[in-house]
Amino acid sequence: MKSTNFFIASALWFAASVYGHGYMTIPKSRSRLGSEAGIDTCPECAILEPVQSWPDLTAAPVGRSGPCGYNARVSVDYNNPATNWGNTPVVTYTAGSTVSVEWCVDHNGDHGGMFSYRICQDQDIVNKLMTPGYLPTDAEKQAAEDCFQAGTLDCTDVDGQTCEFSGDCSPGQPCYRNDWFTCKPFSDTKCQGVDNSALGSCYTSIAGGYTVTKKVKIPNYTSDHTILSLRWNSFQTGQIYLSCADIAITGGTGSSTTALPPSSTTSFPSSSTSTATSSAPSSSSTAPACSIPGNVAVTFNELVTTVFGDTIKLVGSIPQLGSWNTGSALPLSASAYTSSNPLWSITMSLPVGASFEYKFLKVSSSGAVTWESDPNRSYTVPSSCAASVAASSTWR
Ligand SMILES: [Cu+2]
Repeated sequence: MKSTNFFIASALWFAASVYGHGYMTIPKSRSRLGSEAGIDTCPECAILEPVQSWPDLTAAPVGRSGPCGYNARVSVDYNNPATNWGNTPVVTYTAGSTVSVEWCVDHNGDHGGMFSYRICQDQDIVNKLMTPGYLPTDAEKQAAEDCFQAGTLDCTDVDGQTCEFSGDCSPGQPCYRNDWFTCKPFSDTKCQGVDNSALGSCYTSIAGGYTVTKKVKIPNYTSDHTILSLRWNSFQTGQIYLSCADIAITGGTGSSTTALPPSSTTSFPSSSTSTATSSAPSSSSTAPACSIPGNVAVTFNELVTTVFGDTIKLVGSIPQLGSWNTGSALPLSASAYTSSNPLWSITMSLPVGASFEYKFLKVSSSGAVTWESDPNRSYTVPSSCAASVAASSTWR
C-alpha cells in the first residue's frame, strides 16, 4: 500500500512538474486566442523554466519568454502579433476604473505562488511587442519586462480588496509583499483556492481549469493599443508563467508616445463566443448617467426549448453571477416563452467594464443540472453607462 501510494505520489509529482500551469483568460490573452484558433493546443503551457521563481519574484530574467510568453510545446512566441492575436485590442478600459481580470490554473499544475498584472506605460517599448512580422530580441523582451515590472497594478490600489501575504512566505523574504496577489498556501488550496471555483470553470487542455479572479485598477494612462501582462511565479516549481492581452485605455491624461495604428477597428465581444448585440464600448464622454452609478443594465437572452418544470439559470465568474457556484446561479424568466420563440431572459445591473465568463444551466424538476457545452461564454460590460445592453445566444 505504501509503495502504491509512493508510486501515485511520484506520478502526480511528475505530472505536476511537467504539465499543468496557467494563462490569462479575461481579458482574452494572446494565448487564449491562439487556443481558440486551434493553433495552441496547450494555452496553459507558456512556461519560463528553469528559473528562480521563489522567494524573489522579480529576480529571474524573462529570456525568450518576454512579457507575453513563449510556448515551447507548440513553438509559439506570443511577443509577436500573428493572424489571430496581437493586432487589435480585445477590450477597451477606462483609465482609473477598477476591472475584473482572470487567469486559469490547470488542475494538474496548480503550483501555488504569487502573481501580478502589469501595464508598461512606455508606448515605444510596448510597440516592440505589437509590430507585425517583428520578433523582439531577448534584450528588447527584457527591457519590456523591466517596464512591466515598474507598472505593477497593485492589489492594494483597489479599494476594499483584501490583499494577503503568501502563506508560503515569511516576513523578511522578498516575497513578503501584498502589492502582488497571492494564491492560498501550497499545503492548502493553492491557486484554485483563490476563487474556490468549480473544476472546468475555465478552459485548460490538460486536466481542466479553475478560475483565479482579481480586481485591478487601470492606471491614469491612455493608449489606442497597449498590453496587459500576467506574471505568475510558481512556488512549487522553478517556473514562471507569462501571458498578455491586447487592450486599449481611454480617458486618461497620461500617454507617452504614439501607438501603432490599429490594423482594423476593435470588435468585442468576440463573435466566437456569444452573439452580443450591444452598443459598443463608447469612447465618447457624452454617455448618459448610470441609473445606478457605475452600473449598466444587461439583459441576457437565451433561446432554449424546455419542458414543463425546467428552469434555465445563469452562472458565471464574477460574484454577481455566483462565482461559478451552481447553488448561486440566477434563474431566468420564461415570461416571454413561446414554442416558436423559446426565450428565457434575465436583466441585471452589472458594473461598467466588468469582464467575465458565464454559462447557462438547465435545471430539471428533479434537480438534475445540465451545463451548456464548452467553451464558456464571455462578456464585457461596456465602459460607458449605456442605457441598457443585451447579450443574446442559443443553447448549445
Ligand atoms: Cu506545471
